[in-house]
Amino acid sequence: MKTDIKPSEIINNDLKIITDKVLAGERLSFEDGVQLYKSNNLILLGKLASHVRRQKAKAGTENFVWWNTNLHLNPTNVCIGKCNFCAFAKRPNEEGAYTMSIDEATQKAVNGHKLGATEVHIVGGLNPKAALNYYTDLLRSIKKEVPQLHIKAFTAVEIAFFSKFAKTSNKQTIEILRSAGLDSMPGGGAEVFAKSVRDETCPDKIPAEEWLSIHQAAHELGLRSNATMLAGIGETEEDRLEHYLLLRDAQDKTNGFQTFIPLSCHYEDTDIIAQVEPITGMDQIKNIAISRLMLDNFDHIKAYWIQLGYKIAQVALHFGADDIDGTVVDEKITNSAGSGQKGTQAEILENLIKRAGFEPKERDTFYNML
Ligand code: V47
Repeated sequence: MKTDIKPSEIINNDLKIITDKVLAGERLSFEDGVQLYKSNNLILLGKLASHVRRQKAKAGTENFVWWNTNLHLNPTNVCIGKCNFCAFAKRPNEEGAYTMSIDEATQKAVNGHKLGATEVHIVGGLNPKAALNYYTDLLRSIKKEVPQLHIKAFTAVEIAFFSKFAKTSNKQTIEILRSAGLDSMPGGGAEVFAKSVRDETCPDKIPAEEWLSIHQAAHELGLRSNATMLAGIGETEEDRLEHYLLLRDAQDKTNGFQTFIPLSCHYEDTDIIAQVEPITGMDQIKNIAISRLMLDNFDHIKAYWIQLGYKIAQVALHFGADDIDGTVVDEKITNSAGSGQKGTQAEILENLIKRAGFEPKERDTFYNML
């Protein structure tokens, strides 16, 4: 049969070299990443990323997709930082500003646990009235009521903020929080590491070096953490690659990161809405696949369905993601920016994973099967 498909169009020489490297288990370079972003060959990207995902899985778990039963808890939305992509933060006296009492926040965690949550993900605004002591009280209070609930809490940005007020080093702050009940740290606040993007979008946030050094300190203290990148805030593909390489170098040093989560900006009620080209489905799928390929020392890539929506999250499982996050009860940050994805139920996640051709497996925070 006659065909117009030419092999050289399916896989040009650059992609052939990258394919050989991936199949040989060799580390990809920044330049390789540039070629991968330039290419629209999603079929090849999916095959390469899926290959790496299978290689990374423990024997017998290659077809697993992980999910967990979790809730989000945002004890305060008061924030003195100004990030132009954020629709969650409020000024102290602004309408809608809130700070929960310790009892109120504890009760939310307890209720989540009653509904089956094994993990609570706690992050909040930079609120001078809810700094280190507030959070040590909260951690102790939650641990007293539900000792078995895993507390994954505080972005590196919050850690730096608490340290400034308590006049402690970042490492001391993490130690204090750990003694009060902190079990691991989430990956938020990384945004895009490039200084030009940070200056434009989140000038008050700590620079990349400090974000990385805080995670390094946490790893040295024996805590595991995650890492994120928030795409769709005016960054270039080169900025995304620089971000991956900084994380890859950091992971070479400590091996304390568990999961990378490529986040996607939502724009409703944000100041960034008129300033950038919104993120596309192509960007989302490429970020999943290319991060899987570049971050060769991360065990897991998460397709965060709250931001991707069910449909793209499901497709992302064929592009290197092996985790879909969890039931995510009470998510507020992305919902404030119009994601419209409220928490979900186990059956819905399991069905979504099954219908993508994978085996759903409930996990705890450390990827032990439940
Ligand atoms: O740090 C802020 C981002 C992050 C918007 O570690 C926005 O397992 C989209 O870090 N549109 C918080 N994103 C979420 C986060 C996270 C989520 C799920 C799992 C884990 C994990 C971490 O959300 C913030 C910021 O990067 N964000 N505003 C917005 N308008």
